[in-house]
Amino acid sequence: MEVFENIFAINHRFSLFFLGLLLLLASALSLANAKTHYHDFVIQATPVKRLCKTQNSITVNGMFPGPTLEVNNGDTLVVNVVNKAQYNVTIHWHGVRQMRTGWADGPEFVTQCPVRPGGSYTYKFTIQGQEGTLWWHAHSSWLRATVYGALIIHPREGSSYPFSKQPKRETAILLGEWWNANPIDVVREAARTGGAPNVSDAYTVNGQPGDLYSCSSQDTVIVPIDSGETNLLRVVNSALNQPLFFTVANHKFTVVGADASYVKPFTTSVLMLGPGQTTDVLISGDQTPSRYYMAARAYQSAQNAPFDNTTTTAILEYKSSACAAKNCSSNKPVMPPLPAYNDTATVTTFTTSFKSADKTLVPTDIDESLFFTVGLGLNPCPSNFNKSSQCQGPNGTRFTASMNNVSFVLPSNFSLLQAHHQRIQGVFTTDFPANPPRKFDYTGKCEPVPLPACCWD
Ligand SMILES: [Cu+2]
Repeated sequence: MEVFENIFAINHRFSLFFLGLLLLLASALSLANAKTHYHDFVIQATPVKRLCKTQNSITVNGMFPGPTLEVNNGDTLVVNVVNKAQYNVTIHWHGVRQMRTGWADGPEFVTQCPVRPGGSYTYKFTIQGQEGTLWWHAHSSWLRATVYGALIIHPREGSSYPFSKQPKRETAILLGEWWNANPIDVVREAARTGGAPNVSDAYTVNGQPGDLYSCSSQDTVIVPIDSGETNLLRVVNSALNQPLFFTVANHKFTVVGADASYVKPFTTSVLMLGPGQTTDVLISGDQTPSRYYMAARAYQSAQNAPFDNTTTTAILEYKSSACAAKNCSSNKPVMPPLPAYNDTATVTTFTTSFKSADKTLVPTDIDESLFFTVGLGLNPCPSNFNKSSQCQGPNGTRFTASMNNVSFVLPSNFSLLQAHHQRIQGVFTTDFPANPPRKFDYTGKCEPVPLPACCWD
């Protein structure tokens, strides 16, 4: 009996020792696999011709859209931003969980002061536990209209996608918004007049408006597919303000991820993405080899609010020999139907289809309860303002965004993070309300009421 016990004790100690050694080895291996990627982003004015006109657009490295960054989960990014433009700039890594690297997050005057013209700043952060598609964009004024690009996070080295079909090709689809103007002027004008900013003149796919706009069809984006292939489309809504529908003629999508998280797969023929959101979908080359339009246009449920009602397109083109023999490229692509602009039923069906890929534990003990309402309201015109030029919102008001009825004003000397860290007084207050001052119908069912009486007074 005693002999047995001793053997067991020795085994137990040994197995613990080996387990420890194994864990140490595993973590050392994963660290050894993790890479550091170095990039230079030169912010500069570049002539970009769209819709028959050339704009002197702010770009990264002269590219529009900007460079695609590709990493594996666990890798570190080091991006040196050099500002050769005439505007302040910062870069935000949209959706990246900045674990203990808050100063690399990007929003100007929130986590850092902006990079002044002629200055530079190096962002360094590690991507941990996120896989799929994210993107990066400027976070100063409206520079993000042209300063943006994809950030693709592949599985850890040696791992594959958790889908039954591994994709043959991958294509990033960046949906954007284009103005026949300097976007900085558009937002400055809105801030000056108190009215709504001018709506965009086009939506774009990977920077190109597509066949339905003037002077654009020669540069329409072609997305290749082969018969029998399964391809991964990484769709990003990089528009500034507009939720967008996205669909492809005659094809269905299998949604497999969103915002760099895997989801429980489901099929749909139309996606809706809010600005900033990403959706990863599988698409199969299971239709007659030909050319099919991919199209995006606005989802807009607010009544009497102006919006850009144009449609951007790219072409899904079969590369198979059957297509080449039939000379597909001279065929007019098939155009898909798109949901009505205000088709909230389709949006609800889509958004309620999202389920977690795995069982996820969330904290259930609540220490503090906060209730935030976010809104765009109307302020009365201040008495020292010029009524005709500075109060061009509805009925002589000014459009004003707020949370719990409090508007945010950017600091100008320190970032909020620096003020917090160095305990600098007077940059922010700590009295932000944990609840809205007044209860109202939070579901947005207030459209029939005339605007000034709606929701807030
Ligand atoms: Cu963003």
